[in-house]
Order: sequence, then C-alpha cells, then structure tokens
Amino acid sequence: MYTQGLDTHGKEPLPTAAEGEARAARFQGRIDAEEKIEPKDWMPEAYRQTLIRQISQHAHSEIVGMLPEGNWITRAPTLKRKAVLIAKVQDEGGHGMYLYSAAETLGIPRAQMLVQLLSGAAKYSSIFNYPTLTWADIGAIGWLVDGAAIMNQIPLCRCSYGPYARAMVRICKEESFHQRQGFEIMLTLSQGSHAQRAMAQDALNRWWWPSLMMFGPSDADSMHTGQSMRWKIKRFSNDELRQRFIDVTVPQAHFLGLTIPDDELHWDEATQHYRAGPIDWSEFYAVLKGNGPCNRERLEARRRAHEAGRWVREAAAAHAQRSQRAAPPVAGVAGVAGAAGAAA
Ligand code: BYC
Repeated sequence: MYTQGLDTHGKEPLPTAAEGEARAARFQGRIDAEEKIEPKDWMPEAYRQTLIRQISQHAHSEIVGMLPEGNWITRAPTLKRKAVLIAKVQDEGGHGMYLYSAAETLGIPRAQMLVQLLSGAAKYSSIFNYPTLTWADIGAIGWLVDGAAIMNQIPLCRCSYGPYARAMVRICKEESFHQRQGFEIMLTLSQGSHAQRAMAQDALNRWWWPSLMMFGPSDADSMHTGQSMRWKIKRFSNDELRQRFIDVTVPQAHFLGLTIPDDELHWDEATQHYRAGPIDWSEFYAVLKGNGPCNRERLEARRRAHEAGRWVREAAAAHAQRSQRAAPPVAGVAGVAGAAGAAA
C-alpha cells in the first residue's frame, strides 16, 4: 500500500541550481517545523539513503535478533516461560516486517535488502553476535537489550519520516513488554537459589558492555549523528541515549542485588548522573567487521532459513501467476485478480 506513487522517483526533470537550493531549503523548513515527510514528498537523495540504511539495518536487527532467543524456546524452564518467549520472538519477526515495509516506501525492494543481509554487505545490531549460554541470558536480553532498544527507539516515534515514526509506535509498546518480562526473569533468578543468583550475575557480566555498545560509537566517532539530527531522524546522540540507559539501569541492578561489572562506575553528585568506565571500542569494531563470537553462525542460520523458504516463495509466485491467468477480467479494474492472488 505504501509504494504507490513512487514510480516517478528519479524520472523528474532536473532542477536548475537555484531551484534545487530552494527545494532543499523548503524541505529543511518542513523538518524544522516538525512536519512529517511522507513517501510521495520530495526529499534529498541523501535523506532517502540515510533512512534506507538505518531502517533496513534496524529490520535486519529484528530478524537476526530472533536467533539468540529462539535458541532457548525448546529449553524454557516452564510452559508459561516458553509461551511468553515464543510470543516475544514472534513479535520481533513482526517488527522486522513493519520495518522492511517502511523501508520499501523509500523505493528499495525487500528482496534487495535481503540480498544485502545474506551477502554480509548490510549491518545489523552488534548485540546479536553474542551467544545465549544460559536461561539467565534470556532475562538479560529482555532487561538490558530491549531496555537499550526502547531508550534508542522511543525518540524514533518522533522521527521526521512518517512511515518509520508510525511503525515505531507499535514496536515500542511491544518492546516495553519485552523489557518487563526480561526484568521479571532476572528478579525471579536473583531471589532464587545461590546457583540461580550466580547465573543472573554471570549473564549481567556478559551482556552489560555489549548493551552499552548497542547505542553506537561515541559521539566523537559517530559519522552520521550530526546530519541525522539536523534531519530529525535521530533526536538524541549516541552518548546521550547511552547515558540515559545507564542512569535508569544501574538502580534496577541495585534492586536486583546484582553488581554492574564496571569498577569505575560511580554516582556523580555534581551532574546527577552515573559515570561508567571506558568502553572497549576495539571489541565493538571487531564485531562490526564480522569477528564477534557468533557473526558467522548468525548469517549462516539466516542463509539456511532463506534457502529453506525458497519453495514457499516459488509456490506463492506460481499461484499468483495461475490466479491471474484464470481470473475473468473485471471491467475497469485491471490487475485486481493478480494482486489478490499475490496476497493469498
Ligand atoms: N551495531 O554514525 P553512527 C533491537 C554502525 S533491534 C552495528 O553512530 P547512526 C532488538 C552504523 O550503522 C536494535 N552497527 O550511525 C531486536 C554506521 O555504519 P554504516 C537495532 C552499528 O546510524 C530484537 C557506523 O556504525 N536498533 O533492539 O547515526 C530483540 C557509525 O555509527 C551499531 C536500531 O537499529 C551497532 N550497535 O547510529 C531485541 C535502531 N552502532 O551504516 C531487541 C535504529 C552503529 O555507515 N538505528 N553502527 O555502515 C539507530 O538508531 C542508529 O542507526 C544507531 C547508529 C544508533 C544504531
């Protein structure tokens, strides 16, 4: 439904330099006035490409993010935990679908985004290249990873691009529930046996620093933040959001009776913030280059899934073609039968 009207993209007559400048100024004026940019509106090519990059990376993250948690569906400790985990992983799949749809409104087909993911050309969040070794990791992912995701994504509900902003509203509601279920797993473990408390602490030890890295490089090294903030795609810088996350999460760790694995972490009375020790950025960049603990495994799992789904795609395409041939033409409504077949 989103893609209608995009067929004119790239076919407009070239404007003169003065017209181009005026158009760019009008566009920035709309952004400054907090108007939403919609798919049929004119937008600078760099704005379109920035959104395609960010939204498709975000979609890939949701889909790859299903893997670490999916690993524990068969081993969840109770039927209730299993049902909740299945629902959560399914939600992540849904988030990926909304986000691919939002990216498609910018003129890139979903198949092309998938090729970028499966070839290793596209990025997805660094966090999903870490393994889920124990059940406590499922709690830590909900509490920390979804907690970090919410901190980063609530401001995206006010992103200047309409389809992305609207997709984020529902995603954030679901992420909030995910965060609470993760915290509740950690609460249960931290109030349990000695072994359960140790498992919760071990998960926090392993997920804390990668969760801080999720927010992206420090502001000094973030190449896209300045322009993305001027375009109101991003509302806050990576470091601002990371600091907010630290400030809300440290008291939660105290409540759980767990220790944040950072000897330098302290409360700074003057600024009223918790101050964390330095992040090991060499680990972050190694993961981005494909050398994290699970990068190869994650891409391999996605490639296998894509290959296993080939027959479904082929069957759906064949069915759509056959329905189009078989359906009697409806006067004045060309293509309806084909569209219905494709949707079936
Ligand atoms: N991992 O200039 P910067 C979820 C890249 S889904 C990998 O600061 P930007 C969840 C960045 O792409 C979580 N790469 O970039 C799902 C850029 O490289 P390129 C995903 C990262 O775009 C299931 C370069 O580093 N959330 O939470 O201004 C279950 C320089 O960075 C990372 C989103 O995608 C990273 N962590 O800011 C549970 C939210 N960080 O593209 C939970 C939407 C940076 O030039 N995305 N890079 O090759 C954003 O808000 C922004 O894109 C980022 C990065 C804050 C991530």
